[in-house]
Amino acid sequence: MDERFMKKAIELAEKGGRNTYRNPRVGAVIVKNNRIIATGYHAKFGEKHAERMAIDHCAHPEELHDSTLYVTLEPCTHYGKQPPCVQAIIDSGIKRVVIGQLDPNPIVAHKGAAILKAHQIDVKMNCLTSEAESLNKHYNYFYRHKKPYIVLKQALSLDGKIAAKPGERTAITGKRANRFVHEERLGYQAILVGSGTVLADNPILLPSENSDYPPIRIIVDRSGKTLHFEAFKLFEHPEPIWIFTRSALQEKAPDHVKIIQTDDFSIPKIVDDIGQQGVQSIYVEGGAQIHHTFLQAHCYEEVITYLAPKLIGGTGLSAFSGNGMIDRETNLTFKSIERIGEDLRIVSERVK
Ligand code: AOF
Ligand code: ZN
Repeated sequence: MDERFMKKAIELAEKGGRNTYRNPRVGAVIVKNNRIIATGYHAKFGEKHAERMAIDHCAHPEELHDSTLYVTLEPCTHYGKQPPCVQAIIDSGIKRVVIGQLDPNPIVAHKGAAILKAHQIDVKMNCLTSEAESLNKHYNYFYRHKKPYIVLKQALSLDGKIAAKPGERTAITGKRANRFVHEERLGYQAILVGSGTVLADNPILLPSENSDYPPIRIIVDRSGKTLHFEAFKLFEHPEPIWIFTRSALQEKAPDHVKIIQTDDFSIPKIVDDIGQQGVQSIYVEGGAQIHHTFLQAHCYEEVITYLAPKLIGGTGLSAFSGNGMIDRETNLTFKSIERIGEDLRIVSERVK
């Protein structure tokens, strides 16, 4: 019975879609005598939490007394953009709380459940945990590992090339796959490329759809080759851009461009700096050298490969090209494969 109501809470949480941004998707269902008396979900970043929405939506608040709350994430205990949900639960008279997963966010972790118990509320933990966790894959990873979830995305010819030669823009995948990638970008908080990709492809690096929370476009550019703000299309769009560079600025950067001056270009350090800004996920779009250095540094969880039925041969640039070897112990396992238009989309995960 608990699982049935938790499933409903998970379905509600999904309605949050991408609008919860860096906050979790959360759903809540309140049940009295086996009947759902109220529901709620987190609909938008900064707005009411799921539990409070359900409590406030209850048509007959007196029914809350002695009811059971099913919530996909441990209720919060802090004053953030919203007041603490545990207080609303205690005040409402709810007597039992069933939780999908504990909150990995250290400001809440374990405290929510403990406070409820201290108020004589019966707490049941870990109901449909893996389903509840899959609502918030990047959020959970970010707080558990204290670093962003990283995906390396590449578009390859059948012989593993990303361009006809280094520095040359080459169309690899078809229209459908290109559209799919644009949409996929919306699922990440940052899109990262090396300066070579900006110079060769002059990309915009935005999702096709407008979003209240567009991914931050990040360029890793040691020598400052991209610091010509009239020259590249991505600067024409007002969504935020960060550039990690050693170079002193030659031109004044537009307001939406943040220059992060550094002498340390080790990938773990850059990833750490990005994570410190609260970015939970990064979609790394290449090119070959950046991907190679991320692989070498073991800074990735997934590789998403778009494979086109094209052959480039001879002078073609290989997908991972750089100095030094990639650790041979690094193994991937295929997670999924699907056809998108003329191309294949293959998701591989790192074997831990
Ligand atoms: C949500 N929605 O339904 C629940 C959350 O800044 P605040 O006040 O919105 O707090 C965000 C934190 O609250 C979030 O990281 C998580 O720990 C907790 N629970 N957050 O956005 C919800 N239940
Ligand atoms: Zn809350």
